[in-house]
Order: sequence, then C-alpha cells, then structure tokens
Amino acid sequence: CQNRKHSVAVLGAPFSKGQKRRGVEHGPKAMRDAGLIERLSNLDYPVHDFGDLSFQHLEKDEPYMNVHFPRTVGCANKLLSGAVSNAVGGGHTTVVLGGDHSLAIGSVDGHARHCPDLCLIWVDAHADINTPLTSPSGNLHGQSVAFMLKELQNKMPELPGFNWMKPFLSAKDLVYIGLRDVDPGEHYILKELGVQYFTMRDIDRLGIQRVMEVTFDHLLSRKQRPIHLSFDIDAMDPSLAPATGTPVNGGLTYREGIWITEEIHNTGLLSVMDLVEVNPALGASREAVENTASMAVDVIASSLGQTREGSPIAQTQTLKDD
Ligand code: B3U
Ligand code: MN
Ligand code: MN
Repeated sequence: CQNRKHSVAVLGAPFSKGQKRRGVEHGPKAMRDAGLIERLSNLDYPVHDFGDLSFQHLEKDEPYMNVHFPRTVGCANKLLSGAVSNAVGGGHTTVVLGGDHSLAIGSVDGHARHCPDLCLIWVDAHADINTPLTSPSGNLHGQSVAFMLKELQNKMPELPGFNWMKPFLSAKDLVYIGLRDVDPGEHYILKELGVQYFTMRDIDRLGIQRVMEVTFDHLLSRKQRPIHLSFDIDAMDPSLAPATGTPVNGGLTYREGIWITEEIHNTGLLSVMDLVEVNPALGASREAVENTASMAVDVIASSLGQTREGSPIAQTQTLKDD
C-alpha cells in the first residue's frame, strides 16, 4: 500500500437498501451531472471513471431481527469491497460515490485489504455505530462502523449476507467530525470504546482548525498512514445540502467543510474517500438538488487538491501560449 498516488479512480455505488428512502441510488449520476469528472480533470493527475457498479437485486431478503435487507446490503458490500481493493491495488486514489452510507462497510473493508494500517475519518451528523441490537431504525446505514470495529465483535450478531467479512479496525484509528444526532446506544459505545469524536459543539468551541490538528495528532502522530475519508453529505448544514435522507440542523458551514477536506488533502495521505447520502429525489426543488450535488463535488475536488488560492499550472500554460 504505497502512499504516492498519481491517478484518481471514480467508482459509482448506486445503492440504497441500507435505508428506506428511494432515490439515493441516483446520487452518483447527480454528482456526475454536477460536473464531477471535469472538475477532477482540472487537477493535475489522470482521472479514471470506472462507471457504476451494478448490484444484485435479491428477491427474498426477509428482515433479520430488526435489520432490513441484510443479504442485499451484505452482498452489495462484498462486491464493492472487491472493486475498491482492485482500484487501490491499481495505485489509484479512489473516490466512491454513494449511495447510502452502508456502502462504507465494503469501501473501508476493500481499502483495508490493501492497506491494513489505514485510519478512518468519518464526517457525519450521525455516528452510524449502532449495532443490530441498539439500532432504533433497523437501517444498516446507521450501523456501518459497528461492522468494522474489532472491539464490537462480540456485540454483533451473525447477520445473513455478512459472513464474507470480519472486523478489521481498532477504535483508536477512527475519528468523527460533525456529530449532532447520536442515539443513546451509540453514545454508550463511543464512550465505552473511548472513540475520538468532535460534535458540532466541539467545533464551535475549538474552531475547525484546532479540530483538524487534534484529529491528525490522534491518527498520525505515531506514524504516517493511509487515510480513508467517509464523508456523509448530511454533515453539512441542510441549507447547503438539503437533498439528503436525514438532514439535521446546525451542520458544518461551507468553509468548515472545505477546511476539513483541504487539510486532509494537505497530509498527502488520502487514499480512499466516500461521498454518500446525496438523494436527488428528496430535494424540494431542482435548485435544492443541484446545490446539494454541487456541494458534494466541491467536497470531493477539495479533498483531491483543488485549492482556494488557485493553482499555477493552468496559468503558466496560458502565458506560454500567448
Ligand atoms: N441513528 C439513526 C439515524 C441515522 C443514522 N444515519 C442516518 N440516520 N443517516 C439510525 O437509524 O441508526
Ligand atoms: Mn452516515
Ligand atoms: Mn448522516
């Protein structure tokens, strides 16, 4: 797992069975329509768009305990894990376009197969760390992190569809940013495992710059390692990203969101990122959907090195041509 990557791979994961609202499977198209590939092409490395994965539709997938579509979600994540593992193995910085946040299970798993020492930055209004036993909704997109954590292994029932994977991440290798809607069971787990997290209140108190410093101290001070960024668009304030399944007031400002991604880019260690939960069916207007998709594109472009001060490369070209 080498850190120096010279190309970007884009993988669409049009998947929605980790929650109950239809439409989030159109997230990849919405982000492409908002000009994602062109924006990434303006940065200075080749972009390979691998298109969208096609996920199997399972006819019979009864709930297991309280959990909905376990086999469908498990099977889709197995496929995605292989695809992400291949893309990372091919030397690409990989961008996964969701789809709902349950796809992070496969995305981080596939990344970890190549880079077992990865660390995970989870930017989200929610902690997504319910187990099937604590989940109030039964939705797997609210449980993704629980599947990854070694410390939760004995709290996880064996779910049909998930026997291809085993937990691979330690709680100390995870940091949350942007939390503001955490269930009681999740809060208990976060405290019990001593997970490093920054709620919106922490961001108000410390400022986003300090939050990122502490994040990197926590994850990178002992050694440099690949970063997996899992970015749920609902981390952003709903005024900026309204077209999403579970918007929560009081989210990240545009500048806080972009600061997070610029700082992650500046480490030079970003290896895989997910951009999830853009749901074009949920915008109140076309404008609401376009704003959300364009916010998502800005987050991705900034994670991959688009700067606010411009870059000298395009400029030099123009001057030379004159
Ligand atoms: N924590 C709740 C709600 C939720 C989690 N993630 C989203 N919503 N997007 C749950 O269902 O686990
Ligand atoms: Mn999420
Ligand atoms: Mn969320």
